[in-house]
Amino acid sequence: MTLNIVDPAVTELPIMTIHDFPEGPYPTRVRIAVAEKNLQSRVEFVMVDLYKGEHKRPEFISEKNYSGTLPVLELPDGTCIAECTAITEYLDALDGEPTLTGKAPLEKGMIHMMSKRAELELLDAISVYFHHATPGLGPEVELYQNPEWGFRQRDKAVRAMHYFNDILKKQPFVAGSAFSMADITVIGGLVFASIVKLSVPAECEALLAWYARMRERPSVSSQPAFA
Ligand code: GTS
Repeated sequence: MTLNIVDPAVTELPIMTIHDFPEGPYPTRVRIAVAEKNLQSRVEFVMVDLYKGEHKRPEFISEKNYSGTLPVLELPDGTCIAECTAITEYLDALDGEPTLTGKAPLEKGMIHMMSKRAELELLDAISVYFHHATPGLGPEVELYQNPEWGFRQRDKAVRAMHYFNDILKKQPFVAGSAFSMADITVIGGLVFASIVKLSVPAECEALLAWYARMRERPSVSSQPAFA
């Protein structure tokens, strides 16, 4: 089946599948994007149990996502899109009215840069800390751990909290004047921070105030990660 990517009639979209771990920080990013785009009725979520290592099974790696991570968006023809950024860009483009990834060249560039920065410096850093310096997903799944690397990444994430705090002192949203994918990525980072009990420093007042505002958005507050 071919998707008409500029079809604004959401109800005409075929049902897509998202391979999901509902409370996970990365899947939460895509869940927020789905809710922001009002696509809940077009998506079926299928749970993949990370703690059982279902995402590392050969059939998942070969058929869904070579990288062995969640989430994965599967289209009705079997095409799989992995990576939160790629999935968000796809979902945002479906109605021809992008609201999360930008329209104008500068806006698109800034959103992509800030979202990537939030991944590199915050979310992925906390993920490395989780997998390397804590029990992570357990011994069956965590086959190699390097605690020193994990602790370095934890410290990097705390530095990033200060960086985003400075950004949010100057502007209401991570990439500028409007909510975007970059905000969603920082939200994912703070969800992961909470899971690993890494507190946002109290002096990061702008970041904390922004996070309180983000949690008032229905697309965010409705997620299992905030239950
Ligand atoms: N770069 C990927 C993306 O943006 O989608 C990272 C995805 C990722 O790390 N997902 C986590 C995962 O699969 C899911 S969760 O931890 O947020 O629930 N982790 C399992 C693993 O073994 O790395």
